[in-house]
Amino acid sequence: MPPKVLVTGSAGQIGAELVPHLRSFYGDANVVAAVHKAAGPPSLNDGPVITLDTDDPDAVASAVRDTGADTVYHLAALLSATGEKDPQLAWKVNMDGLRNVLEASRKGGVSRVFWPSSIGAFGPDAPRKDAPQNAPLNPTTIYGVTKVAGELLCNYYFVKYGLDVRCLRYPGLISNVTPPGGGTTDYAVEIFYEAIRKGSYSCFLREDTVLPMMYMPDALKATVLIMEADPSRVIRHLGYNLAAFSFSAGELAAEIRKRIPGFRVSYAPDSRQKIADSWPMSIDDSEARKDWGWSPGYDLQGMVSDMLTKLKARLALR
Ligand code: AKB
Repeated sequence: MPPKVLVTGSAGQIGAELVPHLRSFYGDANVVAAVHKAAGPPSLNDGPVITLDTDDPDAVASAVRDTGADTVYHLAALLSATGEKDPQLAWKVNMDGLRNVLEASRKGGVSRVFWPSSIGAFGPDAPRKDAPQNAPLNPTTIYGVTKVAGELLCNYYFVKYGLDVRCLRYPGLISNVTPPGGGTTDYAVEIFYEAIRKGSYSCFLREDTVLPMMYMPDALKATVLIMEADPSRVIRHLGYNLAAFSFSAGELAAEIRKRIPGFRVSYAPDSRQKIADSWPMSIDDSEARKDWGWSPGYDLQGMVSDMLTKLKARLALR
């Protein structure tokens, strides 16, 4: 029997691709996409869609009950740059939403919950290279604070109630389907759109800024892998470090320029630079590899080729 799945934040960068991905093997009817303000891509309508404000505990409880979900992917969240603009809202959306989902899940008989943590959980006290699983976190953004507190809350629900919550610390995610909104790593997606449309891009981070990144197909693969792993293989219910590759903004620009000759990039760092400088440049994900068999499929070159091919086709259709 396939699981009955509820995905919050389905119109967001991850949800817009995770929902069709899960439906491709669990069946359209078994994956309910919950959206809030944004409608999301038309493909969400291939299966059930509901409107849900995860800030509302009663609405979350009803959604879990009415959909009969036994598995919840709780993706609704604010990202790092948006969070710095309104820290109170970031706390409300990221923390109250998570608490409501965890409470509704334990009371509503949900057996498994997925929650995305991030490299934003790290702060300046973590090693900048190959930040290990158990590095000191101590983030200096409200986004990071919600990621650390959220990981602790997920682990608490596992320890206290036996709710099987699984978390990944995603790197910056690069996708050709839905643009991200409000993150520090968003430049690594915007740059592709501008390279194709205009042949030039003004980057909001410095040229030498190196951050951990991942192509969306790998993020989907990791998400399903950890969610389907036998419980004996999921040793930690705090966030697992997850990595694919790291590059600087300049290295990404150079890789795109190999395929779009003459592509010009200027650099005008803004407030997001400070956030990027507080995060590690690379991540050690050996525990995820050892515990549940994670390995990425894309490197920088493979990601850039695939992004340009898919995005050119998508933009030509418009
Ligand atoms: C952001 O930049 O805020 C996110 C993240 C790394 O969690 N993409």
